[in-house]
Amino acid sequence: MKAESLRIDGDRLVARLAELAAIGATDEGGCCRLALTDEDRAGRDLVCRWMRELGLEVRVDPIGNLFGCRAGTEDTAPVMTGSHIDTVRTGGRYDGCLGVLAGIEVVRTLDAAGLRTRRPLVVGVFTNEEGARFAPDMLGSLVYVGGLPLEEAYARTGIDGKRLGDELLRIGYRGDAPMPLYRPHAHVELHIEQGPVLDAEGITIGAVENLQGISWQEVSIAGESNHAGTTPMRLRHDAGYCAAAIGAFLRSLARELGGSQVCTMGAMTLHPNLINVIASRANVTVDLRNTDEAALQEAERRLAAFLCSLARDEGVTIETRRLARFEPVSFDAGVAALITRVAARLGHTCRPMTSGAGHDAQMLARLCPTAMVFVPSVKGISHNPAEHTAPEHLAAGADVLLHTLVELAA
Ligand code: HGY
Ligand code: MN
Ligand code: MN
Repeated sequence: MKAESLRIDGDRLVARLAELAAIGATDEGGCCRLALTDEDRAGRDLVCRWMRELGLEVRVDPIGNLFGCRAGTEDTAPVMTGSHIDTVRTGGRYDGCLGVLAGIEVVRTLDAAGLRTRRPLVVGVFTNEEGARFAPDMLGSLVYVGGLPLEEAYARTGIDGKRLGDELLRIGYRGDAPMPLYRPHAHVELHIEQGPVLDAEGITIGAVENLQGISWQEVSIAGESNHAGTTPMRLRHDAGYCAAAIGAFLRSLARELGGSQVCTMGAMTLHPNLINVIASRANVTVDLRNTDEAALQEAERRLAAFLCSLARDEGVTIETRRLARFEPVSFDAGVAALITRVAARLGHTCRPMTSGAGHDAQMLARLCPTAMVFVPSVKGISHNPAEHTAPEHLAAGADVLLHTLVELAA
């Protein structure tokens, strides 16, 4: 069979996504497979089984990244694809999983056609992409490319107080493969857009050319608990008020900076968190992103200045802890152009895209020519059980991935 006519089996891809989504399924119809939990282990076990059933050589590295390798006719630098299968606590079934299962589907389609690419093909599953339990996000791929020492990664403590290295050992995925196991010739990740652009414009494929910078911090506020009824407002050192003020400041900061600036206070805890007690302590997280590095630094500067004045005015102490900081990334123009050509050849509408979300591909871009394929997210919803991508778009993305990988591996 000629490679040109190859198409993946969309029904099987949808069925596999459903099977994986059943692991960590939530009552709201979403997925909760936080990194290195029992659910993550079960998901990894299932994906490894699917890889072994296809005769892929499965290897696991010391940070738990796992790889399925399909030999090429030559033993040379492989073409890599893949993504992650860990989710946020209120995740959907496509974020990350589509990239992994489409990679497996590409292998199965080539096997069925009896086609062997010159370069080996590798499907990667990277540890802790979400960063929702252990910061930073994209941790496994960051370690893979040498951006974070292994021992430092092992020492990271999760939001539940568990140590990353212990959890990796506990689930049995602390492997011994050398790192980086592969220095790919090229890397392409298929992912849902997780934003509103493709869906709103009725376009099927996004050829992702760049990805915005990310700044994560935890802000700890220490004030003084006191009686909610007897304490005059002028005598308060209210950590709860400060947490709320930070949230409001972030909204005005995004508005003032404009452009692609986004600011999010995603997590907030108060202590003692009681109706009639002025909060003595508060912890909030801050997620700042911008496609422009200078603007992102300006956002960080303005937040730091605001926190100083807030501490002074409210008589509290405020400490910050950096959780993640990645500069904007430009992907490989040649690979992005190939994705655009393949989409056109397959008859799909396509447009260049910037990624608002972080992805493992941004780390692989430090190692080899890398780009991404996006498919639409209905109403741009993601990190939400309502996350949805139409089956025909899932298949279109996987077909574009298939032909892009085949061309890169020729
Ligand atoms: O935070 C992100 O952008 C990704 O989902 N880890
Ligand atoms: Mn993702
Ligand atoms: Mn995500």
